[in-house]
Amino acid sequence: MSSSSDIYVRILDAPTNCDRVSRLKEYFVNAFNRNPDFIVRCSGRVNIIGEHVDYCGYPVLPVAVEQTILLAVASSDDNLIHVKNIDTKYKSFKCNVNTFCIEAVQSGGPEWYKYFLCGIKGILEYAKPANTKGMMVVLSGNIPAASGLSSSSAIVSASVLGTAYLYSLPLEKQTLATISADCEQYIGTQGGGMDQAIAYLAKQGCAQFIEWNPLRATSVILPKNAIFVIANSLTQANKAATSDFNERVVECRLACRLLAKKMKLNWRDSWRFADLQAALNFTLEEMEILVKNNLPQLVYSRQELLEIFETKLDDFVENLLTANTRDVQFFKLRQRALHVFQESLRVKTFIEVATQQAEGSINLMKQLMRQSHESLKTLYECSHPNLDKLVELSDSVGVGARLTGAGWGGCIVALCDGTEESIQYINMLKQSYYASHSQVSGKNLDELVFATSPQRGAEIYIFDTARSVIG
Ligand code: NG1
Repeated sequence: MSSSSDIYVRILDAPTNCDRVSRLKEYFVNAFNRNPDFIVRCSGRVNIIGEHVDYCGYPVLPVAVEQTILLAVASSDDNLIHVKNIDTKYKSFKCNVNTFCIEAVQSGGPEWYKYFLCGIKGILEYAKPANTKGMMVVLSGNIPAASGLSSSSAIVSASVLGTAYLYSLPLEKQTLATISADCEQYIGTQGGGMDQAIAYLAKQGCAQFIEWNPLRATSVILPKNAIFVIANSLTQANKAATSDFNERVVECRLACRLLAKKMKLNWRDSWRFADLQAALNFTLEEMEILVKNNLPQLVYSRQELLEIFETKLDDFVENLLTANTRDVQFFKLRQRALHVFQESLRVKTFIEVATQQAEGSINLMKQLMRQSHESLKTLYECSHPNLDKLVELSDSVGVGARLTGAGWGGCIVALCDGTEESIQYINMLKQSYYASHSQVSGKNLDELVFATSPQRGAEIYIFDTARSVIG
């Protein structure tokens, strides 16, 4: 029996009128000489506000976007996972479901199918099925890669959902989101759970306020006139290919431990800011003051931290860093911590203002988005000159914008007041940013800058009511 916290399984009309699904089905039939058993759909996301705070335990406000990952899946009796991508620039891959492993990332970032394997591994480790099954899979995606719209988590989440359905497991959204967030870490990045949570918990027409421990999502209806535009900076940033992302995670954890030590708490157990805040029973404003008073330095060297924590290098490297941050020598704890607490305060204010829907709400929301970008640029240092340029152009016409996702490239999200303003804004960016950009040639401008509206979370499509086809 399914409940509202379960994934929807919808019956797809045959023949379907969705071009992408028809093409995917056709590709599948050509590749495997049979029909898929079912299709999984999982959206990318744009985070409206609350950046680099999820892995510190603080809430975020994402929405699912129109761009999706589609998987066509059929079970296979050869114990092999056969995975293909409709886009031929991504190579096909085959491995044994019982013996595959996800090796450490090589330079240039992980191959695309490794995200898919993370999802299978996540389900196998969670459900520990007595009999494993092979599967045939074709992926079709239109979420731009390495652009802050969460293409990688959409693949992982789609893979978790597809594998869970193949194994006839319960499809409870919160559980699937948690499995997806945990298993994406096999790639090596230590993200929070925002992308995987919205992948499942998104609802059409509203943003989701996502909180952690336990994971929960509350719908937030944004003002009717608030139109969100996504603009791609045309700079790709693959967070699994560099140590930038994990460096920020590590800096936050070290800052948290150092504050815990100063407050005479057990610093080894205290590595997430939200847990520390709860232990101290402080407000976010009090946490900000705590940082200002107790993390005075702009830079802490590794040696200084060894002395403060009264520990040895081996312990520091093994237990306080990650595999790809072992060599980092300098840490900016004050700036990262200030960003996290101030950004979390902005999320709180943004939601209050958005839900009041009073006159002037959108202007205040725009200001909070600008402040968020400034903080990501100066305190968190995860922006890029192209993102800054897009934000400056937005500012110049009264639109509030910020980088979205991890940063270092990717997209901005911009808030416009009404359809008219959004149309003018998109045209302005086409002329002032894209027309002169060297990497724009051959690209469809409407896929680089577009208005978006909140979409539904992940779903399964079957072709008839006979679910037993794959049972
Ligand atoms: P993207 O934009 O997908 O790289 C990453 C993390 C999020 C969150 C944001 C920053 C993963 C899978 N995603 O998102 O959890 O921390 O950065 O807010 O690690």
